[in-house]
Amino acid sequence: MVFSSINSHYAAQGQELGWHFDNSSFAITLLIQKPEAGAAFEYVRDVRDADRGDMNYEQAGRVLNGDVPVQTLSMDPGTLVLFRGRNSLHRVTPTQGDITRMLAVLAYNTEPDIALSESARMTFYGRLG
Ligand SMILES: O=C(O)CCC(=O)C(=O)O
Ligand SMILES: [Fe+2]
Repeated sequence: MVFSSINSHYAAQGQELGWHFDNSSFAITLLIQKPEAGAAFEYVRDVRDADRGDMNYEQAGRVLNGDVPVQTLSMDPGTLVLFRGRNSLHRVTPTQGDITRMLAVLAYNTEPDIALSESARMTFYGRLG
């Protein structure tokens, strides 16, 4: 079984998704339920070029330290976002209020049979298959 082709995300009050790059080539997200406040999707484009092995840890570190201006995407329920997160750092800030943020994510790869690493599968799903 291949995990992570489709995921649903739930972020209750105080929960967030920290800065990361995606493993996938691109993803489509669909916001299902929008919280009262918080849960801003923030990103910095083209921080690295992973397929060329240019990981640019210096610039990634500056983003994590808050030293780089970020862009924010405003999303309403029903918003479809096509996003190439492989080289663009992104995060979702903590949900505020009692309404849980709910979102579906469809992840795509240009190569067949790509799967998350075992450690990533254990982190996200608690099992390997
Ligand atoms: O929750 C979002 O809007 C983005 C999700 C995301 O970055 C991911 O699933 O890798
Ligand atoms: Fe992501």
